[in-house]
Amino acid sequence: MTQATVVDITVTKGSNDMDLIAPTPSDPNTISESQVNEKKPLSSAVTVTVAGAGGAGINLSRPFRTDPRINSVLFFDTSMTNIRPGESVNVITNGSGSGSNRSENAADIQRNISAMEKEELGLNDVAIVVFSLAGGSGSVCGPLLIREYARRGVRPIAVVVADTSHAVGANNTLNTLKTLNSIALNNELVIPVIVLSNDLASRRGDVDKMGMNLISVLTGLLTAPTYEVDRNDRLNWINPSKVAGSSLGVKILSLNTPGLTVDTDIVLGTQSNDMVDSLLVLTSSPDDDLVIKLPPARLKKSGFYIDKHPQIIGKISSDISSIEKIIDHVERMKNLSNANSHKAVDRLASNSSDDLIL
Ligand SMILES: Nc1nc2c(ncn2[C@@H]2O[C@H](COP(=O)(O)OP(=O)(O)OP(=O)(O)O)[C@@H](O)[C@H]2O)c(=O)[nH]1
Ligand SMILES: [Mg+2]
Repeated sequence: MTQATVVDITVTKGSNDMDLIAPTPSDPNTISESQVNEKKPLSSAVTVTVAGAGGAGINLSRPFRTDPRINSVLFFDTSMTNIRPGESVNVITNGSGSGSNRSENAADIQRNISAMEKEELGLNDVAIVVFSLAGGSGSVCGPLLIREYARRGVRPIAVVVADTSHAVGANNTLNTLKTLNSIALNNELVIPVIVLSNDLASRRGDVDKMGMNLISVLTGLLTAPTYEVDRNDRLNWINPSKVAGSSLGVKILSLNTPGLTVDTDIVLGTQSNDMVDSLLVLTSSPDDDLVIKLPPARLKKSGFYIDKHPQIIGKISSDISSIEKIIDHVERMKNLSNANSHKAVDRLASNSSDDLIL
């Protein structure tokens, strides 16, 4: 089962063995016994939906169906072929898929997603929307889900898989990134994105494993019970335009945690040393050594865990030069494809002196 590949940083919801009474240097409030007895959810956490759209999105989201930190895991597609027995999926359109053609079902997808009931979308504080940029279904459903979540007050995060190894995938990858960015600008949003790429991975499973690990670490950063970091700190981390005046649009989300080596061939754009828009740092105590040297940031918030948990540093960065590399690559692919397209066929067609015209 794929879940075994996910970094184990799970914290059981409502766990009653936490050291809630432990005094801390900056915790002025004593948590009352009744709160402990009621096992109230700790207010520092945000509630999370994981929405997998299209084949890749559903595959990467699948292990989180049993993750107790996540409130809702939902699948969206235009066909049933990515669904395993016992799973349910919101099939949009007639069930035939989009065949890597983004315009195939776009109008129906748009209409259907706007009309979805709140239960179909799982409205929580944050939606992690997972999809491939290169196909025809997730690449349309994913951005439209993000827009719909944002319209309904849910902060979106995208986890996407690029594939520019073939011309159709390359074109879709670029166009989906354009769609995402225009959705961000038209709806006054910051859209934090984790960009994975199939291009240099020898096995698709390596990309999946990395993606699942990052979603798991991100979930820890959003949900682990903490001192000094509360729900709005977490929400402002992924929406730094609100307090730090950061620009709108697509931003790169990157994560550092001990025990997870991020393969920079698979996860794009994580090496930037520029000033980042926002940093969220969770450690086991205020005096912990950090796993990385922190870059300068417009907004930074640090806190520490109530329960034992690995250190996590989350960055939101406006440096999207990795996406520029995708644009360059797609343009090169286009030129190559135009130069070679149907060369032989064109020559045959222009030679009209065949003796039998059918
Ligand atoms: N890493 C990874 N890549 C995948 C997976 N499934 C598909 N892909 C890649 O994603 C691209 C196609 O995207 P899919 O997610 O299958 O497409 P879709 O969104 O279902 O759209 P259509 O099938 O075209 O209707 C191709 O480049 C595949 O190689 C997966 O499980 N993991
Ligand atoms: Mg598909």
